[in-house]
Amino acid sequence: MSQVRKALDFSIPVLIIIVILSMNRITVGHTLAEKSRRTIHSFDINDENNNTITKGSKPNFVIMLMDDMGWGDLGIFGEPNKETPNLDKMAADGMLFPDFYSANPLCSPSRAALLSGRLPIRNGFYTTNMPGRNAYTPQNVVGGIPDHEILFPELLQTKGYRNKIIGKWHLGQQPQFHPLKHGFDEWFGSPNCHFGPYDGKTIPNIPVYKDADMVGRYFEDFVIDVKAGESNLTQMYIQEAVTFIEKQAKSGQPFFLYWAVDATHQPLYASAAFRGTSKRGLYGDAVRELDYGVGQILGALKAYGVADNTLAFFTSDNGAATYAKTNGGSNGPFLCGKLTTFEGGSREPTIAWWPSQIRSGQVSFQTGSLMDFYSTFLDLAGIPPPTDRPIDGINLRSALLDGKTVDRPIFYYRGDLLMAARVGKFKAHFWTWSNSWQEYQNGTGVDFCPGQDVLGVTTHEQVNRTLEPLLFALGADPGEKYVIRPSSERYRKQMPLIMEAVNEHLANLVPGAPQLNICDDSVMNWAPQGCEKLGRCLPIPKSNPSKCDWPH
Ligand SMILES: *[C@@H]1O[C@H](CO)[C@@H](O)[C@H](O)[C@H]1NC(C)=O
Ligand SMILES: *[C@@H]1O[C@H](CO)[C@@H](O)[C@H](O)[C@H]1NC(C)=O
Ligand SMILES: *[C@@H]1O[C@H](CO)[C@@H](O)[C@H](O)[C@H]1NC(C)=O
Ligand SMILES: [Ca+2]
Repeated sequence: MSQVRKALDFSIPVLIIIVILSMNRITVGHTLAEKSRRTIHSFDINDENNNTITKGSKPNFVIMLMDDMGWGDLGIFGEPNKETPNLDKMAADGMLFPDFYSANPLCSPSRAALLSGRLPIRNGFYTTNMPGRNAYTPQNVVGGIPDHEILFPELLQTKGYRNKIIGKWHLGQQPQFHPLKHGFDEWFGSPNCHFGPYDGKTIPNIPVYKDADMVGRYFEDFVIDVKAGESNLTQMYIQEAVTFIEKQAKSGQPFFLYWAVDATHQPLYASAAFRGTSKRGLYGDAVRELDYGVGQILGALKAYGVADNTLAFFTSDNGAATYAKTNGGSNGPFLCGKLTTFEGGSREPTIAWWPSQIRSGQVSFQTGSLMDFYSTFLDLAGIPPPTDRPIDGINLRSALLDGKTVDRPIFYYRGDLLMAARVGKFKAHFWTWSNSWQEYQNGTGVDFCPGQDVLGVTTHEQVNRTLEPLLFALGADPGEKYVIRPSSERYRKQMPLIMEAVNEHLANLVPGAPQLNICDDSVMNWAPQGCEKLGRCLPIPKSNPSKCDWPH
C-alpha cells in the first residue's frame, strides 16, 4: 500500500482517473468476490486508513467464536435456507475469508492455539498416549494451559485493555488454568462443554462462573432442557456482551471481548423464541439465535459509538460435527468434519468487520488461521510479540487493510501427528484416518464422514502415506475427492514445495510437554471456588490418576 500511495500522493490526475475507474467498477453488480478485486484499488488510495491506527489508538477487539459451526452454515457461504441475515450483512459490510483455518479440528486445542498464537504441538494441547489421537479437556483432565504460554490478552492487559470471556473456556478446568489467571479480567461461562446432566455423585455438573467464582451449575441453576433442546444461555451470553460493550464504551477503556458461545455444540439448544423457527431443525434454531446475537453485538458497538474503533471477527473453533448428520452443521463442499484433518475439520466461516478501516464487500483469499488473531491484534495495539518462542500466527494487517495476501503454509495435526500440509492451493496428506473400524462398525456406528466415503482417502485405519503423500488441488477439488497422480507433472512440481515447508517446520519444532495425557476424577468440578458461599460443594474423591482414553 505504501508504495502505491507514494506513487499517487503527488499525482492528482492519476488519482482522479483511478477513482473514476474504480467507481465505475463498483457500480456494476457482481459477486462479492469479483467486486472485491475491483474495490481494492480504490481502497489503496484511501490513505487516511493507516494513519488512524498507527498512532497507537488501541482499537478494541471482538472475537465471536462459534462451537462446531461449519463453513457451510452461513447464507453468505451458500447455506440454501439463508437464515443468517446478520452474518450475511456483516460480510457485506466487511471482509470474507473463505480460506481460513482453525489450528486443530477439536475445541480445546483450537482455542489454546487461538489465544497462544501457537500450534497445539507447541503449547501442549495434545496427547502422546496413542499416536494421532484427538484430545481435549473433559472435566477429569489434569492438564491445562501452561503458565509459560503467553496468551495475547495477557499482553493486551499490559497496555490497559480490559478483557472479557463469555462462554466456554476449555483450556483446563483446574483453578490455576482459569481465564482470570491467563489474561482475562471478567468471565461469564464455564470451563468445559455443557454436557450432562450428571448425578453429582460419580460426575458433578459443570459449573458456571461469574469471574473467579462459580455462580451455579448447568442443569441445576442454568437450565438446559436437553430433550426439548431449550435453554436461555445464548440470550444470557448476548446480554453479557452488550452490557460489557456499553460499560467499556462509556469508560473509554480499550477492550477485548471473546464471545465463545456454544449452542451449536451438542447438546444443541435455543431459547423458546427461536426454537422451531429454522427450516433446518434445532441446529438451525441455534444458528439463528447466534446470528441474532451477532446483530446485537455489532449493533451495540455502533450504538455506543465504538464501532469505528473496533475490529470484530466472526469464526468457529472447528468444522461442523458431520457425524451428527442432520443434527449438526454443514461444511459446505469440504470433506468430512470435526475431528478429522480433511478440509471439513478445520476450514472456518470467517468474517472481519471494522467499519472505519475495512472497506465493505471484500473477499480476502489470504490463507488465514485462528492463530493469526494473536499477531494481528498485538500489531494493531502496538505491542511487540514475544521473541523467545516461535509464533505460528501471521499478521493479517495488510490483508485486512490493503487487500494483500502472503504465502503461508497450513499444518494439519491430529494429536501428535502431522497428518497433512497445505501450501498455496495444494494439500498433501501424510496420514489418512477418518475414525476407527471399531467405532465405525461396532458400538454406535459413529462415522466422521457420513455420505462422503472417498476410497483410499477416508480410511478407517491410520494409513501412513509418508512415502507417497496423497496430493489434492484444493482450488479445483475443494472436496478432496480426486487424488493427483504421483507420476503427473503437477505432483512432481507441487510436492517439493510442500515438503520444503514441512521440513522447515519439523526441523525447528520443539514439541511442548503434552498436557492431555493424564486424567483423574479428583480434579473434576466438585468444589469450584465460590461453592462455599452457595453451600454447593461436593465431596472430592481420592486422587487416582491414569492415562486418559482418547478413542478418536
Ligand atoms: C427462559 O426465560 C424465560 C423468561 O424468563 C422463562 O420463562 C423460561 O422458562 C426460560 N427457559 C429456560 C429453559 O430456562
Ligand atoms: C466388532 O465386534 C465383534 C463382536 O463384539 C468383534 O468380534 C469384532 O472383532 C469387532 N470388530 C472390530 C473391527 O473391532
Ligand atoms: C511412516 O512412514 C515413514 C516412511 O516409510 C516412516 O519413516 C515412518 O517411521 C512411518 N511412521 C510411523 C509412525 O510408522
Ligand atoms: Ca468445537
